[in-house]
Amino acid sequence: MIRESSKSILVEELKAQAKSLGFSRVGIAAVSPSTHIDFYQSWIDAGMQGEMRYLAREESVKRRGDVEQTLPGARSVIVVTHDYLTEDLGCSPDDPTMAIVARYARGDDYHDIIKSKLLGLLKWLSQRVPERVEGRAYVDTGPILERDLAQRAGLGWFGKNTMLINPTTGSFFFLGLLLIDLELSADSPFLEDRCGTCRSCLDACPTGALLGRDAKGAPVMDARRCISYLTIELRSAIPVEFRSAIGNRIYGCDICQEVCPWNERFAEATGAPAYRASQDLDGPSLIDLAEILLSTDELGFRKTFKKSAIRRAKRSGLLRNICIALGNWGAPAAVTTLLRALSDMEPLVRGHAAWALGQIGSSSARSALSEKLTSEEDAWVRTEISAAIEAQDSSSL
Ligand code: B12
Ligand code: SF4
Ligand code: SF4
Repeated sequence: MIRESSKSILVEELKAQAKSLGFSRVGIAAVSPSTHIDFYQSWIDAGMQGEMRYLAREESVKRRGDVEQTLPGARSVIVVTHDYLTEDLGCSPDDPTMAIVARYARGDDYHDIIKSKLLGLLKWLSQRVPERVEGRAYVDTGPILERDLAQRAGLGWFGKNTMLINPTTGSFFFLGLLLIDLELSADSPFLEDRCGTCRSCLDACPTGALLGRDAKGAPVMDARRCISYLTIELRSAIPVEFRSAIGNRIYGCDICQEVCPWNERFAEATGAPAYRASQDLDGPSLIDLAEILLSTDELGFRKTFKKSAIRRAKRSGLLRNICIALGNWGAPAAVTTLLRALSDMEPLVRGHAAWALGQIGSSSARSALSEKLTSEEDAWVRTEISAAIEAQDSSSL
């Protein structure tokens, strides 16, 4: 049993240790069932998680509601933030020839970086106190309501963009959690809503994914409409209604964070050097990136991006997204690459290449589509080719 005064000294030392490991902020939440699990369940019941089935499994919802289901005997949750904003790249969303990768995914994979730091913190704690400390580290990897616990640990509020926002630094940070069976003095929850009357994120979201706050004040997102979901989590075809709105965002989306006044005012490039953009993701041209991916298979893709979170989209998903961006660029200079994509081994890539060629509307694109229609065996790809030809015919009327 640790006395109150020794407990607060321990917490101070723990926070200093976490900061020396590179975490920008640290908070402690007491263990108790979440008061937001009913909202979570209704969000699932409305189907807003789309194809992210892992969010809906009954057992995992139960675990989300109460961290003791994950670590029996858990007494505290140490919540840390790790900033990821680094110097901006030369590429811009206004240059349609360039690929935009969400800021969080330009450097090394955050899961590995944060998890090993959290385990370092657990080791430090185990050596610091006489009793044996049982702990589990999570970074976006388990059935835990991470933002819920971060808000309870006093680290920020839920913005209308659904992000956890800190009043001194904004929202460009990851969350990491350490569940432990040691009772520490908890921080006070962050109870204010500092969004006020602002609605910049709601107005800026290109796909209408942000639905505002519900009657109880919970921010609601229909993830099925979010570009981050469409370009990363969705494994199948991207619904036609969202393709133009994706623009040149080939992996994830930062728009609702970039327009947030709390980021405009406070966000600084303080991210760890490991989060700096890797060579391949440093403002890549759409054509260059497409050619790299078209020349390799899934195994080669995994090797090329072995240190990057971008692996999650898989080769076919990333190429699907690049085809959409090339179609949105709409220039004849993209035709040669798209013709290669039209013969790719993956139907998902061929179908989106067809859509993109339909957006370009040059005579070479038109004849390649007609020719491909006679040999394509996949029924869905044939539908995409026919729709692309139709789109070209109606735009040339
Ligand atoms: C699934 C998921 C997604 C999905 C769905 C996102 C969403 N908004 O739900 C998709 C793929 C779209 C996504 C996108 C992104 N994600 Co994500 N994602 C997750 C994940 C794995 C689960 C989130 C979840 O459970 N969503 C379901 C909703 C219902 O839960 P919630 O967001 O926690 O909502 C809570 C509030 O509504 C609250 N609530 C309920 N009632 C009430 C009432 C009141 C009054 C209030 C105030 C609140 C409240 O309770 C809910 C449950 O906790 C978490 C990691 C984790 N395990 O938590 C990362 C996480 C949320 N993602 C993260 C990041 C970085 C991103 C992106 C920025 C990546 C990118 N650039 O593309 C985008 C941001 C998009 C956005 N605006 O949210 C970070 C966010 C860090 C932060 N500062 O908030 C997390 C925490 C991962 C991490 N460990 O760092 N993500
Ligand atoms: S990440 Fe992009 S698409 Fe998703 S809610 Fe934010 S602005 Fe909308
Ligand atoms: S843009 Fe405005 S409404 Fe949206 S999260 Fe930021 S402060 Fe809140």
